[in-house]
Amino acid sequence: RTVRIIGAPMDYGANRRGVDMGPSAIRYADLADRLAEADVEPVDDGDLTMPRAEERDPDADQPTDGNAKFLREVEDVCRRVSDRVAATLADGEFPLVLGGDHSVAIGSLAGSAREADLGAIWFDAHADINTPETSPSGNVHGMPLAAALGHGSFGETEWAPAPRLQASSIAYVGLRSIDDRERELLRESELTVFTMSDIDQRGVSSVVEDALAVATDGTDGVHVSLDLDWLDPKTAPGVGTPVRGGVTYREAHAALEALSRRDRADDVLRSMDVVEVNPILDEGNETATLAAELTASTFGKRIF
Ligand code: DIR
Ligand code: MN
Ligand code: MN
Ligand code: MN
Repeated sequence: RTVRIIGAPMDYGANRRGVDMGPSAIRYADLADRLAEADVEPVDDGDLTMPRAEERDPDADQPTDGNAKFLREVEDVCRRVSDRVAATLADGEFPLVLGGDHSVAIGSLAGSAREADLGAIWFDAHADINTPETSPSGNVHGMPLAAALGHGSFGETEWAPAPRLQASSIAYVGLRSIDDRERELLRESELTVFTMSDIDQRGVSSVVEDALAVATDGTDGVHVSLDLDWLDPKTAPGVGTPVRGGVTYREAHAALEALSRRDRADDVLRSMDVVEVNPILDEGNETATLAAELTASTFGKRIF
């Protein structure tokens, strides 16, 4: 299986600079060699080009599009990510998008759901389902699922909604920070929420099996979105919005190995993004190293 690495060094969606260096840091952590050890063939597309935030807007902290900062820049990048992902799938290859902040997932979901009914598993501390109307921060990295589902003013755009993705095919794993408006919306919605508390009570492998059941039911394939702030900040310090109480190193590997086991049996995985690694905030590239290791686990790297 060929895995095509698509670098998306985007930091328009988060308010801590530095996440644009994520793709370099993950490559530097030997992503390609680790993938080769997982028995896939990595092909690196390099990075999409994008202007740095300072060049676009000298007042980078100020909202530029109502309450969604840099939304036009995010749109420009996500259209290109979406096209790359769709083209990669059309070539029979597996698209692996390296962020960048989590707003790149708007592009990967749209591209992956172009020609297939898509399910998604969202490994994150956060629910990422704010709209420009509900967001307390204005940061688009807190909005990718709302965008993909066409919630709020995203529904008036044609670039943001993922064409063949239903809320009922999306499962979160490991949530522990949900904004009040997100909580209301999630209670009424058909998304499946597994919090850290579910992991505490049932163990991560069993939770991931349930998430897989949700994401594979009636779909053609599963998108895996891995936000490194899903892990505990002691294990993954290099992220812009750490929340304590996340999964451990072992739990994280066990979760992604559970995906790989299922994929080996049923070929369910379709696309993936690995996001929010911020080398400026990291300690000795350990979060990027973890990102590379966890990606290799997803593609079936085993100890024995
Ligand atoms: C918060 C934080 N819910 C927001 N979201 C983050 O700004 O919308 N997502 N950090 O990764
Ligand atoms: Mn997060
Ligand atoms: Mn179908
Ligand atoms: Mn996220």
